[in-house]
Order: sequence, then structure tokens, then C-alpha cells
Amino acid sequence: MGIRFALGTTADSLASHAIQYRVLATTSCSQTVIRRSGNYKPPIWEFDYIQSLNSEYAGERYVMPASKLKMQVKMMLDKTVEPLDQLEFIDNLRRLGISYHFENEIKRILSVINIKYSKNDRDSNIKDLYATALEFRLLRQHGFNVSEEIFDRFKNEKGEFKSRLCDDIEGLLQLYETSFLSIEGESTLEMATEFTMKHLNDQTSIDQFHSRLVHRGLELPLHWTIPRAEARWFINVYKDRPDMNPVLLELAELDFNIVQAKYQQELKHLSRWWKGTCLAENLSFARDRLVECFFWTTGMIFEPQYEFCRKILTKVIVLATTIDDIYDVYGTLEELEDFTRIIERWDVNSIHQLPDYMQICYLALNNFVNEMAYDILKENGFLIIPYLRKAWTDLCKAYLQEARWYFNGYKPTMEEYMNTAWISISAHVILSHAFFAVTSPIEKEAVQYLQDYPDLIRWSAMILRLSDDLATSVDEMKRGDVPKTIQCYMKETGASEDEARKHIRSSIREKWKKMNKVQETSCPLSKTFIEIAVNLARMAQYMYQYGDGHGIQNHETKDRILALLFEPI
Ligand code: 0FV
Ligand code: MN
Ligand code: MN
Ligand code: MN
Ligand code: MN
Repeated sequence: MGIRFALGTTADSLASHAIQYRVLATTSCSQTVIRRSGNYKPPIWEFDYIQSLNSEYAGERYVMPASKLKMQVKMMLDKTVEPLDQLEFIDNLRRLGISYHFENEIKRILSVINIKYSKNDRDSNIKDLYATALEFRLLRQHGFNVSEEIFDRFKNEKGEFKSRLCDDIEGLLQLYETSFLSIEGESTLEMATEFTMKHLNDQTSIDQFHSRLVHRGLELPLHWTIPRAEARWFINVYKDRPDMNPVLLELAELDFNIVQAKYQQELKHLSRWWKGTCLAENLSFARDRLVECFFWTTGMIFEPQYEFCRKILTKVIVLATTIDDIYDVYGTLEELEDFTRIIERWDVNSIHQLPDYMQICYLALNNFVNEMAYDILKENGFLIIPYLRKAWTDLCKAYLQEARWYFNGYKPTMEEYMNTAWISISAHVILSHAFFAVTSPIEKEAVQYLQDYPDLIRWSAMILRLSDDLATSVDEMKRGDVPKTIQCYMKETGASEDEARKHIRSSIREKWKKMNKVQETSCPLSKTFIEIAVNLARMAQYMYQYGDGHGIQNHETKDRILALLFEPI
């Protein structure tokens, strides 16, 4: 067994470093091996704290009041007849996080608006920028086919946006948010992002409500924001609006708290499962991040009825995080080769060859896969074991590829790196499990389509990978890891780190355009599943917005988890 880092270092000299990235360990044959360390802190959310959660919004107490409010809102929506009023009503429902209660009504209203829209009726020529952009955005968000040509009337002879628009804040803001729904090749919308961003930054005299919307949007556009975060934030802003609707507000607050209480129940269950696996004690080098993992799942699918999916995905992300640390932090290359071989054959009979920490991890994964497959077989009569195993095998093979590069000191090209890294970020594992968790009945055609990891999965995975690299690669380089996107790009182009980061951010925007296009084209995947894949990309940008929100437990992420999971409004 190779001794990689022992030369010239002692435990004492290492311990004297403020951050210790190497630890000594002894293998069974009592050779000294130096292993890397992630220096991960223990979890901030303790088991007892989670078990003690006891929201008054759980249970029956608020069911009736909520359904009364829903009836009232439905009646108000039915009574709204002016198209612009309808659109604003729908937009508020969406941003307040309660549109999922009124999906049929919304679809019906938008269908009528869409018919007028596609007839290009006279009205559309007198609509201002604000109304035009709002209509375009909502129609596209709901899957209607709309063309960017609608914005041509706002351009001058030179094809630029007319300068009189610069003072129309509501119009600019609406166009700005809308422009993020663009697909590749939509040059008007591309120009719109630049134009609006420039002039929104210039605004000085605007009212408080719009100023907050502008500030927020410039930080992270609405289209890139996960629904729960938007709801929590928008409820607060909406409350101070002079023309706010108190019934809408009351429903939004109550519904948020009811859904949050539901999350707490799910989390209690998951935290008992996690404790029961004893993985945190046995693999103490790995990140112990149950709550953060659960948080990812509420970003991906927030509606209360998808409890099963959130539970499955939390387990997937916990296991992927642990196994990732085996490959990136603790394992020796020889151990990793053995582990990968056994995963590839899914060979439980050979696990005695593995070190203890790998045995327990392998069995935890095996149990999880079998249990999920059992549930799905029971409910759907479809055997998913081969598909789940393939997803995990592909993941471990990619992990091993990166480990080999690292241990051999090989620096991949950008292309080689990305070919592996979009897999090693585990999005395909998360989304494969999500598919089976939300699909019933399971059709062979859709499964086949998913098997080849279609574009939707790839773009979502790449946004996750690029966002992760922006946030985690500095620590990864210190600890020792393969060069990530930033480092590959710098090496290949001679760019500075700043330039590399800028390039990656623009690459994320390009991936979004591709993902927006996928949403437009027909495929055998359900709307629910597509939304999960898109939300995974959103959640990536949210978790990595201020650095490594998944591993480091920074205060921004802590505050967000408090606001979304633990503190009622
Ligand atoms: C990211 O950590 C991480 F935790 C992964 C990929 C497993 C679970 C998936 C999600 C959190 C969505 P890290 O930066 O160590 O991942 P890489 O791939 O860079 O080693
Ligand atoms: Mn709006
Ligand atoms: Mn990794
Ligand atoms: Mn890692
Ligand atoms: Mn990383």
C-alpha cells in the first residue's frame, strides 16, 4: 500500500497548522497511511433539536381555516376579469407560494389569454412593456408557445431598445425577469438582459417595494430562485405593499407555516433513519449534513404531497455526500479501486475484502436501494433495481476516475474534466431516483429515455457542477483534489482566477438557455419531474450563492434553513 504524504511530515508539525488537511491513520496491516481530511465541522442541527420540533401548524387545527381561505381566493380569482389583473393575480399567487392550490384555474385563465395572444389581436399592440413582459413570462412559464418577436415594438430603427424605456422601472424590471426565460438564439431577450440590467442599476428614485424587487432580482433572478425561498421573501415584501390583498396574504402565511410543519415531521423521521444507520460515527471523516441534504430536497420539490420523494432524495444526497468524501478525502487509491469494482458488480458476497468503513457504507447503500425498489415494486409492479444500481455505478466510476487523476497527479483538459464531472456531481443519481419516486405508472418508454441521461439531466447536472466548483474548489485545492473547472480553465487559457470565474458564470447562463429550451420540447417526462430537474439547478445556485452552503455551514445557509424549515412566519 502506498505511503503518499508521509515523507517529511510528522503528526506534530501538521497539528501546528491552523487548518489541518492531512491525518495519519493506521491500516489493518499496521502500515502508516496518510489520509486527507476535510476538516468538516460537526452538524449544527443536533438530533435532539430536530426531535424536539413541535409546530402548532401540524395536525388538524388549521386545516379548516386554510381551506376557507382557499375558497375565498378562488372566488376572487374567478371574479377577476381584466387580463392584466388576472396576470398580476397569478403572478402574486406564484410568488407567494400558493399557486399550486389553483393550478386548474390558472391554466384555464392562461389558455384564454393565450388564444388572444396567438391571434395577435389589436390590444397587444397598445400594451406597455410591463404588461407585455408579464404576459410573455407567465405564458412561457406555463408551457405556452410564445415568440420573442412580441418585444420588437419596443425597439428603434437601429434594433436597440428605445431610450424612453429607461425610466419605466416596472417595465424594465418585468423585462429583466422575463429575459431569463430565453432560449438559445433569442437575441432580443439576450439584449434585454443587458439593457435592463444596466438601467436597473442606474435607478435612484423608486419606491420601496420596487427597489426591493430590483435589488433582489439583480442578486438572483426570479427564474433562478427556488419557490420556497421566493415565497418566504415575497410574503414579507408583499405585506408592506399599499395595495396588498389581506386574504391572499393570510393564506400565504398560513400555508407556508402548514407546509413547514409538514417538513419538520419528515425531517424528524429522516433524522431517526440517519441516526440508525450509524454512518456518521463509523465514517467520522465525512460530512454529517442531514438537515442540509433535506433542505436540498425541499428546494427540488416543495409541494406537501411529495413526502415520499423528499425522503428518498434526502437519503440519496446523504449517501452521495458520504461516498463522495470516501473518494475525495479518506480512501486510498487501492481501497477505492476495490470499492468501485464491488459496486460495479453489486457484489455483496465480496464486501469482506473491504475495510470496515467501506463495508458499512456499502450495506447502507445496498439496503437503501433495495428498500426503495421494494416500495416501488409494491406500488407500481415495476422492478427498478437495475436502474438504480446503474446510476450509482456510473457515479462511483466517475469518482474513481477523478481519484486516479488525483493520485497520479494528472491534470485533465477542460473537456476531459467536464465529461466526468457532470456525472461525479451526482445529479443523474438524484434525478433517476426522483423520476421513480414521482412517476406512476412507470412506462418503459420514459425509463428508456431516461437511461441515456437526456439533455434535461445533463444541463441541470452541469449547472450544479459549475456552481459547486465556484464555491468549493478553493478548499478542495488546499486539501488536495483534481483541478476543477476554474483550475482547468486557467491552465488551458492562461486566464486569471477572476476571468475564469466570470467565464463559468456566463457558462451557467448558457446552460440555462439550453435547459429552458428542453422545457419547450416534447418528451415522455412529466411536468413534475421536469420541474424537479430545473429546481435542482436553482437549488445549486442558492446553496452555493455565498460559498459552500452544503459542507461549510456558513451563516447565510444557516439563516435560510432557519427561515424555511424551522421558524414559522
Ligand atoms: C458536493 O460536494 C456534494 F456534496 C455532492 C456532489 C454530493 C451530494 C449532492 C449534492 C449536494 C447535490 P463536493 O463539492 O465535495 O463535490 P465534488 O464532486 O466537487 O467532490
Ligand atoms: Mn411581478
Ligand atoms: Mn468528488
Ligand atoms: Mn468532494
Ligand atoms: Mn466540489
